Amino acid sequence: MVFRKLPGVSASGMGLRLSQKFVFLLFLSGLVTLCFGALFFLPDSVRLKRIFLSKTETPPPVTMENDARDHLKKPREQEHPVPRGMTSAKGVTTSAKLKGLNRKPPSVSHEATEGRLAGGNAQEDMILSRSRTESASERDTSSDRGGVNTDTFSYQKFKHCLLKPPLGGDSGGTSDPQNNERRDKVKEMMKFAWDNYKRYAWGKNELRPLTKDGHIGNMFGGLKGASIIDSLDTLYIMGLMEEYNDAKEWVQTSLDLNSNGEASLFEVNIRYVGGLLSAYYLTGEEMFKSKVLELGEKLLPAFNTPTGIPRGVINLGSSGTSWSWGWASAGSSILAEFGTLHLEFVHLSELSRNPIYTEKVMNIRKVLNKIEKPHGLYPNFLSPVSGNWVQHHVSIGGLGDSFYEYLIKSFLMSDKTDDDAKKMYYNALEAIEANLVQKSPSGLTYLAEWRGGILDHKMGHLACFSGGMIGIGADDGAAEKRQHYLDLAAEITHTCHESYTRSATKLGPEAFRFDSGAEATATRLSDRYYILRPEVIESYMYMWRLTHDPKYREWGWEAVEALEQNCRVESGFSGIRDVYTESVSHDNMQQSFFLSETLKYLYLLFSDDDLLPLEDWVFNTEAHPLPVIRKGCLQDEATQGKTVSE
Ligand code: DMJ
Repeated sequence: MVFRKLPGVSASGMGLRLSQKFVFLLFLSGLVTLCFGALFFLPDSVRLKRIFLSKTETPPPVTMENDARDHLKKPREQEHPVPRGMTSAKGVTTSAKLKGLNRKPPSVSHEATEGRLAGGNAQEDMILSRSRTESASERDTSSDRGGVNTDTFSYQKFKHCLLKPPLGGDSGGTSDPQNNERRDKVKEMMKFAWDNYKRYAWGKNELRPLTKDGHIGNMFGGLKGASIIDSLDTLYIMGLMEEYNDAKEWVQTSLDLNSNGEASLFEVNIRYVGGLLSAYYLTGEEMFKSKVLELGEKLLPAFNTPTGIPRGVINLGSSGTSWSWGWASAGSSILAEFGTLHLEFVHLSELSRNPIYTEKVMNIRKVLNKIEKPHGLYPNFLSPVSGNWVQHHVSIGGLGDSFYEYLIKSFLMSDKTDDDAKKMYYNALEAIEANLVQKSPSGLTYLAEWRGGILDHKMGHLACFSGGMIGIGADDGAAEKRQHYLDLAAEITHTCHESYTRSATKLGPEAFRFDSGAEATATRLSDRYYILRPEVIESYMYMWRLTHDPKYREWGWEAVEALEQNCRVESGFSGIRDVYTESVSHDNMQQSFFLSETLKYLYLLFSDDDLLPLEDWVFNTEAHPLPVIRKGCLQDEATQGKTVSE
């Protein structure tokens, strides 16, 4: 076939000249590029964008340096520009930095402040039967994932790593009817505390039971619902499912992590991160995982210090600025605060498959290992700038306490593979025994405080957790010392029980002394209060599990009766101002740790050992159970931090 050339039409076809065609093609290709490029600027919800781009997004790389937030948070910072005068989250301009440092820190006070499963299905049934809602890990909840990479952690695989079902054969019930009645009583106390919180303080941090309203405080940087987060696992293990579901729904719909306030890194970590982690591990609800990963990212800027030792107060907003507590001498960080991150941060790395969290806490350990320790002891104040001790005050109670707890629990949670933690723990314990363990004239064993070589014969209520800690560590030290440690644990627990029995209310004071004729009693008016703390009961629970000596259950029951008589009021439970006065004066505060720790430890004390078995679970310092990470089962090598010896 022959085509005839038509007049006026170029040889290149369509009536266009070659140069015209070139310009047209150039315009067309520009238009296509523009349209495709515009897809990147569409909101995530636009379907077209999801079709074209969903599989191609890759998270930015994360470095080993103390700048994690920059990598992790770029998109959010672009949406919410940093206030004038500040640079990006990576740093703060000099003037803003000075301003931040000079700023009066928030007036928050420290709490001186298997055999394998009988088949994977049994375990799954246990979890699902308790969930009784639309939940569970198997469901695709990708819409809840909030941009966090949640694709690689397998909840199914995790469940098969447990040696026993978390809730036991009969959800922890025992064969002893009287004991079961006591257990039911504790459950009733939890329901009463919860119902009143829900009625009068829903969404606030704590219930004020006398004024029947809620308390927010300034410890959590504007985060709300501390009592809800702290109660999730307690409600779940007690089988209070209606209440658990209300709590879960609140977390899903109302827990706002976009707060811009100044928070205690320690408190947010032990209560919110710990609470959400354990809720996830117990229930498999992906929503808890998304939330905790989102929150975990917000804590990383606290580590942006010359040594990597975090400061105590962090702005949860986009600035990520951090401060030391105003009351901590010379801008120091507190041992019990920066030393109580390890368990939660290792689990954040497990769930996110991002090693940065583990690296941060491993670095803390490295700094602590390098620095010289007076008599092998760890003072409570450390400069995050120089990495030197700031004061020589040593205490197993407030300011020091949970640092020691997290050493032995890091070892236990690592399936006994974290030898550095083990070594540090036993070395510290030896130094404690050599320098702080004392006997009173009547033979009570107690832990004194150390002030630059001078002993202060005072033991805080907070230090009473150490009976349980020394007990759970007894098996893993030198074999010949096992009985010695068990005896020491029992003696300390006995002393703490004495601090309760020697008061009119049968509840223990905030601190008790062993001088000027005093033995296990408070001598100062300011030490006479009890704020529903758990530490003594915590030690009863561990000692019961370790020895099955019935006295620990009896002592726990004494505490239940004392709480009922002195702390239960019309609308909840309240702390009291003086344990030595029978006509009690209430402090109008139902602390969130009462729901998370005190009542949970009491419930576990009256439950069978197969409820949250210690082979599988380690409790964080707020009593939130975290699973043991079994090598070759749960742990992904990529998420492991470097060990100290490396
Ligand atoms: C809890 O928040 C934790 O146990 C913390 O480690 C110390 N104090 C309270 C309870 O007393």
